[in-house]
Amino acid sequence: MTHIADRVLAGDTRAVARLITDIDDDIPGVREILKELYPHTGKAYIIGITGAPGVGKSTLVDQMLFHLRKEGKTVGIIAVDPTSPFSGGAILGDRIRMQRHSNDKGIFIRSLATRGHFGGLTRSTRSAIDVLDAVGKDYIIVETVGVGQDEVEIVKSAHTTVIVVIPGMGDDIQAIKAGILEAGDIFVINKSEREGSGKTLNDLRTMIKMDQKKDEEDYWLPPVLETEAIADKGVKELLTEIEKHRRYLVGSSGDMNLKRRKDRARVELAEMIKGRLLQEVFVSITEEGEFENAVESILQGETDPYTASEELIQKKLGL
Ligand SMILES: Nc1nc2c(ncn2[C@@H]2O[C@H](COP(=O)(O)OP(=O)(O)OP(=O)(O)O)[C@@H](O)[C@H]2O)c(=O)[nH]1
Ligand SMILES: [Mg+2]
Repeated sequence: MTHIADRVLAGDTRAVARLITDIDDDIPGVREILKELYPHTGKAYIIGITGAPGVGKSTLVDQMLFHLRKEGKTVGIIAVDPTSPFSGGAILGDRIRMQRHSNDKGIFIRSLATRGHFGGLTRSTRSAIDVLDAVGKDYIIVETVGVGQDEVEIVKSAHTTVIVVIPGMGDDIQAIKAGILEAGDIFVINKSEREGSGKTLNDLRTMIKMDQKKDEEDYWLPPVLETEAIADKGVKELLTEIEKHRRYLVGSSGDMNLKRRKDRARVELAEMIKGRLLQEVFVSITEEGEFENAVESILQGETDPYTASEELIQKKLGL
């Protein structure tokens, strides 16, 4: 076992922080450490919190953290920000807000930004989850900004996915309709003290009911809750619903649990293959001189992109 893996497993916070930075930077050698950590994963409960910018995700997470710590649970938090390539203002804001927990050894908080290439963020988030899981955190909360397809990919790593909206967010509701409805296990209307919360609640409930696959014998009807995170209202109820969802996943027939684990393993493996193919095949082809030569040849009318792409791929993969 490498020295770094040892230190991480011993709960050395600095080693953990360093490793996650290396994951984010895609440092060679990280994969070897992750291989060593993987057998120690699978114990943490992973919660995904996603929603448009500013809906109050971090405030909600901060309150959840407070309640979970009161129960003696250890928590890892990963704040994923696909919009900023560098550690920007939003992340700094999160840090400041989370400061009340900063001396607490039972908590580990890290931000991840997009530094890598295609799919890099999904992959680095998944690896960071594995690290915190191996360290032994009881809960891992992943906060992602947005309600698009990227976030859906990221939340696939979670056991329970919470989608946060605010009253009257027509566009968000449209986005949810457009494809992420099935990704949500629990829906939260935060800033519920605002006007229109009740209507948003009804709209969401109606949408969820229409989407429900009731033919499945043992189905989960995603609850819709109202919260006011800044006033710590509804947060305990949210944790209760998360716990119910957890029991639903674990407590239903053993098969269901196995199916879920199998689904996750399948997605994880497919993602990893996709990531490595993109990184090692696509990036290396496009960085090679032959790629530019092919571009020239297309311009000169000597070849076409269909033939050229075929040739480059075949050559790269030795087909
Ligand atoms: N009125 C009201 N404001 C809230 C509530 N919850 C959070 N806020 C405020 O909303 C603003 C944004 O909150 P954040 O927790 O940073 O939201 P976020 O979703 O994490 O934002 P990003 O990470 O930038 O996407 C802050 O000023 C919070 O104080 C709430 O329940 N009611
Ligand atoms: Mg935030």
